[in-house]
This record gives sequence, C-alpha cells and structure tokens, in this order.
Amino acid sequence: MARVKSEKLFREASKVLVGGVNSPVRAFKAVGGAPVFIRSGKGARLTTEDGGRLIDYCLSWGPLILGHAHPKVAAAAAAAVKRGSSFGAPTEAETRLARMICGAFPSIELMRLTSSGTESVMSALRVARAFAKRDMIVKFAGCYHGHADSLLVQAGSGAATLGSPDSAGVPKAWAETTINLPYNDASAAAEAFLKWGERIAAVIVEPVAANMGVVPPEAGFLERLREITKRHGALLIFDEVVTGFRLSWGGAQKLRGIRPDLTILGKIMGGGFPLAAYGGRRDVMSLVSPLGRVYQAGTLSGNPVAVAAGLAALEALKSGKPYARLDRLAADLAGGITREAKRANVPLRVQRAGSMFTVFFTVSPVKDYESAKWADTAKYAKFFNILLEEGIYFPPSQFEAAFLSTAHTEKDIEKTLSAVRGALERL
Ligand code: KE4
Repeated sequence: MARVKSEKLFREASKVLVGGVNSPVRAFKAVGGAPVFIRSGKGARLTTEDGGRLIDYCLSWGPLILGHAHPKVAAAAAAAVKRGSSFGAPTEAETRLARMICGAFPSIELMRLTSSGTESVMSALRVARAFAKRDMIVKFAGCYHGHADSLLVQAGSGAATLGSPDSAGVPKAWAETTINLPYNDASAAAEAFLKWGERIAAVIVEPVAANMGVVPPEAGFLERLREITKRHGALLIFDEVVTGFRLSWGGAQKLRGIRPDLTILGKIMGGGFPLAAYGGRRDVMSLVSPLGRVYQAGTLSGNPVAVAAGLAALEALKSGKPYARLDRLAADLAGGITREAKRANVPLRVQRAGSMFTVFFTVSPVKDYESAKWADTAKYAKFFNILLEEGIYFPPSQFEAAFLSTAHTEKDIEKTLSAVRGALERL
C-alpha cells in the first residue's frame, strides 16, 4: 500500500508538531517509515489518507473495544455536544457513569473522573502518599502508567534500588522516590519492603502488563503483592487503564479475585474520548479535595460529551456481553499465528490475555521486561510492515498489545491469517 500522501502529510506535520505526532509511539520509530495518516474509521477498519483500507488491531491503543464510530457512541456524543460541550459544573450523567463504574468494580467506593490515564495515575499516587504519609512508590519495569515524572524511571540494577530518571527533565530526587522491580518477581517486592517498607506508600502494577507487550501475571504474583502491601501498611494500586472493561466487565481484579485499594481506569470507559478515572477505598479517596487536603482538579474533568460517549460504550458493552466471543476470536487468531509460525519455522510466541495479545519474535517465555527485550524487534518491524502492505494494521511496536473489537469478524481473522502466512514466508 503506497503511503505517498501520508509521507507528504508527515513532512508537513513535522514542521509544526513535535516529531509530526501528538504521542511518540505514533511516529513509527520502532517499525520505520512514515506513519500512516488516518482519514476515518468504521467498525474494525481504518481508511488511510492514501485510500488504503486496514483491518485495525491497534484500535487507538485499546479504547475501541466496540470498533470505530460505533453508532450508539457516535449518536450519544453528537447529541451531547448539541446540549453544550462543557459547563465546568456537575451534570447528572457523571453520577450515572460513576455509579456504573462502581457497580462493575466493587473495590471502587468513591472515585474522580479525569481526562487521561496519566492524570489519574498522578492523582492516585498523590492521594496514596498522603494517606500512607510516606513518599516512595514501587512499580515494575516494563509497566507503563503514563508520563507522570516520578514514574519515568529506569529499573535499578538489582532489586530494591532507587530509580534513576528515564526521561530528560525528571529531577533525580523525584526518580529516587520510585523503586522499579522486575515484573512477576514478588520476592523482589518483599525484599524492597524489607529495605524501604516504612517509606513505601504504594505499589502500582498493571494486573496484566500490556506495555512491554502482553505479559500475564504468574500464579501468585498479584496475590503476594496484595499480602505484602497489607502487611506493610502500603496501598495496592491496579492500573487497569488497559485491562479495565477489556478482560471482563470488572477488569483483571474481577478475574483474579483481588481487591486493590485504588484502581486506575481509562481508554474503554471513555468510548474513545478523553476520559479516565481513579478511585477506590472511601477512606483513601476522601482525602481528595474538596473533602480533604489532596488537591486535584481539571477544567474538562467529567466532560459531558466524553461522559455521554463513555456511558453509551459501557451500556453497549454491558448489554452485549461480548467477552466470550472476543476471547474466542482472539484465541483463534493467536492460535492461527502460532500454527503459521511453526509451518514457516519462524521462532515466535504469541502471549494473550482475553482479547489482547502480542506476537513476540522470541521463543522463550516473556515474563518480565528483561525477557521481553530478547524479542527480535527488527523482525517484528518487518512483520508489521509486510502486514501493513496487506491491509492489516498491528500496533507499530513490538512492546505493545494488539486488540480485538466486537466489530472484528471470523472473515477478518481468516484474511489476517492469510496475510500472516505470507509475511512469515518473507521474513
Ligand atoms: P494516557 O495518559 O495515555 O491516557 O494513559 C496512560 C496509561 C496508563 N496506564 C496504562 C496501563 C497505559 O497503557 C497507558 C497508556 N497506554 C499507551 C499505550 N500502551 C498509550 C499510547 C500512547 O502513549 O500514545
């Protein structure tokens, strides 16, 4: 698929937008070439500015579990905007959405709507520090929780070492409030608490990692984190921005039967609009302004148009009960890719959780960021670009998740597997 127009648009964009994009991963740095510029989306398909039609497995990095331009979501947003786009005052719909979320996530007793996952994470960490009266946070290498300063840290050499900045502009002192441990290593967490326990306010974790590629938690990992944080008076924060409403109506915490103290939500809950949330224990969230002394605010927080879209998306999801079919379709695709790789004798492994998966070009199990980095990213880039030529749009990075939507069909899976067969033969 020629990308002449996308290349021209990318050159123009690069003159006024940093790197020609409004979020780095869109720039195709990991796969090469100019990013595809999108004209529109409908269902499981994207139409590019070059007139190409793509079966979309990136789905805007996860929000579009109902596919692009779902009629009910589009209608709800269109109707809402005609009633006014923003009031800076409470509306009844925000309560309805919050009530729906609390119903799906019983661990969320009190919550706050924001405009992005980053904003929700940033705020949740602030209230966790205030509640625990401690400064340090534990996270896991390869997990991404948005671009809040104190989370942009490199993993230390061994366990329980203080983080160092992983981005320019992050003061060393802020990075040192974060300990970055290997995912799936509960012993490292226990060791960190032995060393820093009285200073650790919270542990934040993706209950199924999606930002180093899909890496499910090993048996006992999350349960151990729950037990360790309880024992040391620290809070457990589940970042369910990706997994919330993706893995089940109640996210990963419902499937795992674990009750975190705070949960971060985003992506799917906004129906593709800027909408996210953080919430959890009432005694913790009651510290947030105007109830308590933890300040957090936002001009467009709980925006009426985004809330209308989010409500429509969640209502469609709740009534459609799509999870069994989504999981089956994803299993068919993942299984098919694995079969094609065996047939082509190409070393790869597909790691999947529900309707999200990653094709890792490595044969060893990927259980943390160190093992994820063994994947052959050059091979992934070639695989991605050959699929793109065949009209299949995977995430433009080895370390991201591919997603299914309710708009994907069995025919789409067949078409994709045929393109995968051809791509693997050309690797
Ligand atoms: P946002 O600030 O991008 O809304 O959310 C940040 C965030 C928080 N937590 C998790 C688990 C996330 O995956 C994200 C954002 N995800 C990335 C891609 N995996 C967004 C894509 C991008 O940065 O453009």
